[in-house]
Amino acid sequence: MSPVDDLLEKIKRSIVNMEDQQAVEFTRKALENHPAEEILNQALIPAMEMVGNEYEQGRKFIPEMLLAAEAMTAALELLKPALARADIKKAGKVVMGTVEGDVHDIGQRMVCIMLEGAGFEVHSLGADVPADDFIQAVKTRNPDILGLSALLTTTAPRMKGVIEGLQKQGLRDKVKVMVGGAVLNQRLADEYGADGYAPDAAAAARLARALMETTRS
Ligand code: B1M
Repeated sequence: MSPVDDLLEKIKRSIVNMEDQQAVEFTRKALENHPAEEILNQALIPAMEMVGNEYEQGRKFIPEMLLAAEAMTAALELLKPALARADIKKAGKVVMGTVEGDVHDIGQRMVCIMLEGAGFEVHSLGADVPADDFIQAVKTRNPDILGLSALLTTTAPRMKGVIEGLQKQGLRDKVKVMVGGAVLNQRLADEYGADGYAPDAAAAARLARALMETTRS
């Protein structure tokens, strides 16, 4: 293995092993000789995919996934200035938020991190976001994808309100809507009129990529 591959491998391993200081140290070393885009695509993104797979297979649990996500975010922070300078073509733009009345934002933050890791430009509106704020953000930020999260049985139906609001404003064809959160499922996503549903953060990144393909085709 070349010294470069070795460094990328070490970054991957530190993220999967939730070692944020090591992830940062190896990323800083890698940046001395490597483009940020290569580090992102060959270390950070594969690492979070591995973490997502381990979570889906029951080999990692939520606290571990959060710690791994923190390690990945710490490494990503180092890459951000170089990525911005390199003017890398983004995978797409996403506006994300948890619907009104719902303060749960941990899962949504993880989804944002996975999307950033997958190369998306992500704007999070936070939690407890009124439908009008989502609609306003679609108007002003012009995202490719609007992501809606909900954790409560009582708040999930608000997603339908957001989607209807987009329709009323003539914006529905301009943006793909993806939904998720512990109380969601494909049946509810269809009922609310969403374009896609993802059960977890890793699946959300895959879904966002797939939605971008349908946008382009
Ligand atoms: Co609340 N809470 N909570 N809570 N809370 C749940 C959700 C609950 C299941 C607990 C329970 O009763 N067993 C229950 C909901 C029941 C229901 O409606 N079916 C519940 C309740 C009832 C409440 C309150 C009403 C309690 C009360 O006050 N009586 C209250 C509501 C407040 C409000 O929102 N108005 C409340 C409050 C809170 C806290 C503030 C204390 C805290 C939230 C802190 C925060 O988020 N900043 C909290 C927490 C932490 C939980 C639990 C314990 C954990 C949620 C979490 O963060 N999970 C939760 C019980 C549980 O899930 N075991 C519970 C970890 C996170 C990584 O998973 O969010 O599912 P999750 O995200 C996943 C996927 O769902 C998916 O990807 C993520 C990562 O893989 N995903 C998406 C999420 N969003 C996505 C979007 C996508 C795609 C995928 O595309 C856009």
